Amino acid sequence: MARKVFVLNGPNLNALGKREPGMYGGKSLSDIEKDCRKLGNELGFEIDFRQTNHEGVLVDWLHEADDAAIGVVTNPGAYSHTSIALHDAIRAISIPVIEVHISNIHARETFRHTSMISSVVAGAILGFGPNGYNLALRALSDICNN
Ligand code: CA2
Repeated sequence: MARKVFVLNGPNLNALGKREPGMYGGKSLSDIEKDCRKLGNELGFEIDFRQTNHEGVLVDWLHEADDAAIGVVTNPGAYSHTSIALHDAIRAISIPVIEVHISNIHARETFRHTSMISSVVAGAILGFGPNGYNLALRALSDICNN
């Protein structure tokens, strides 16, 4: 039976592909979802792919994932830089969480240099464009098979 992986996306990622292709690449979030489903299938994962603009919804989904999934890939968007609630939610669950950023947040404005969740995730992948999601799924597969 396929193992479920939640891919959780935060605010404004629904706008991907419409603006700032130089920063985030030309793919829409639904293109990224298709890529995740394709690779997920190869890795034996059932992908539950979601996006919300609301911080508390991300917290609820992380708690839900703890019972329903073997791991989480998350790009919490700008909440990565601000949210103690997300930090606490990741600490509160026992499955591995991989943080993804499409852009290299350290090469951007200083307010993006801090991630509130990096200290509590299994690992972080940033700066590789939309392919970061695939890299995160591969990392999760390695973690879960070892
Ligand atoms: O690089 C990333 O993946 C980010 O998480 C993307 C967030 C940003 O706030 C983080 O600092 C880094 C932004 C999500 C998408 O925002 C858009 C803005 C304009 C046009 C399209 C998307």
